Amino acid sequence: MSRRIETWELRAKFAAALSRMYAAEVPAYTTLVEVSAGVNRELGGSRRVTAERHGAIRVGSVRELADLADLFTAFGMYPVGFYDLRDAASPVPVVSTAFRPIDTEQLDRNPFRVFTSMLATADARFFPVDLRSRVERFVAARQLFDPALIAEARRIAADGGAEPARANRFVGEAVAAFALSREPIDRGWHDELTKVSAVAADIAGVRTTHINHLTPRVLDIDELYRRMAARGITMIDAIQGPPAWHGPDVLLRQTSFRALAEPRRFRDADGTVSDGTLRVRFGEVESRGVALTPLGRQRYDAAMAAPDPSAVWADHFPVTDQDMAANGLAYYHGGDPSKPVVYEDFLPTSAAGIFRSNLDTDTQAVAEADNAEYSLDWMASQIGHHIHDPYELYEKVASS
Ligand code: OOG
Ligand code: NI
Repeated sequence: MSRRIETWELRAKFAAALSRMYAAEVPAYTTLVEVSAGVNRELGGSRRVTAERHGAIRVGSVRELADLADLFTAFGMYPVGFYDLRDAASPVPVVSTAFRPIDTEQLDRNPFRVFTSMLATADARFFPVDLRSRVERFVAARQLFDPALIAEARRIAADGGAEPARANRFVGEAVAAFALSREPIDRGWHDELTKVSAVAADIAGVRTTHINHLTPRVLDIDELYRRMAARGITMIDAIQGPPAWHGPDVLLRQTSFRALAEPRRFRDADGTVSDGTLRVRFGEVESRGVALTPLGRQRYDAAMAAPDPSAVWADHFPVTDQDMAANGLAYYHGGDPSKPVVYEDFLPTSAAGIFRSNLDTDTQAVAEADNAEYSLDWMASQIGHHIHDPYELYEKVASS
């Protein structure tokens, strides 16, 4: 009997195959991975860190999100947290969750995570009634995932793995669902949505989805930023998230660069198909610090609200892990300050910033009341999956 490919190995294969595909599609990604790996090598990074990636995927409806949730279950990735990017300082018309492994052993084997956003079509600040119904009809009429693929994902999830031939077929088909499509894009429809939001056009202006970016983890993001700039790759202005400082790194720091315009085909109203370009994908890199407790997170939010967070950082955070632990600000394995629990999630402000910094056009949300009831519970009930509370998971990881 042949060996069984277990859930974690399916996840590792899925992440690696997505990475190969994205490298072929977005060449600058390869540079980013090389430079990150170089920095990590010099700093003695572990196997986990250098293999580590997060992806970003965007879908148009709860039905599509439910399919993704079922698909990811086969890889041992479960929804964690709820992010509402509509109320960021620079709003984006999506609500999001992150699919990821949830226990220490699975995270150690392969921590692949995917930030997954759903277009908030019910929010009248972005979508007037008529547009909303046309977007919803368009999305309802497309099929992002073959029902046979989702059915296979459910079976593999229930079995906890698959034999090699079946596993390879499944991973191959799952990855193909996220390839950039060559199908011509309806120019009129895409343009109309771009006027509302470039994110809306990326999600609902086409009949397929794609991996938006894949992000390697680097141990020193300031050094990475300098090396990318030295190679002539223009990064966004700043590193998002907490400032660099001499105390413990907390949560998540991220930066990105704009990908080049990618060739896409367009169909005009008269049926003519012509070549054009779209600029929606980009390169992103991140460094991860210790996970904060709710109390630590309050301090973080207070520090970040200052005009210059780096100037006030030391007023909010102690310089040692010992004091972070003693003050109950961050999670440590078994309470041991030499063993920080890595932050595995995302930051809504950075996420909104990452979305926006890479767009050609900005969304101006009209100031109408938010009458859409998006929430963690709403999303969980719509997709039929429990959405985990990140703090509960960190408590468990710290005490196990
Ligand atoms: C997701 C943006 C958020 C991150 O790392 O914070 C994100 C997207 O662009 O679809 O990936
Ligand atoms: Ni990202």
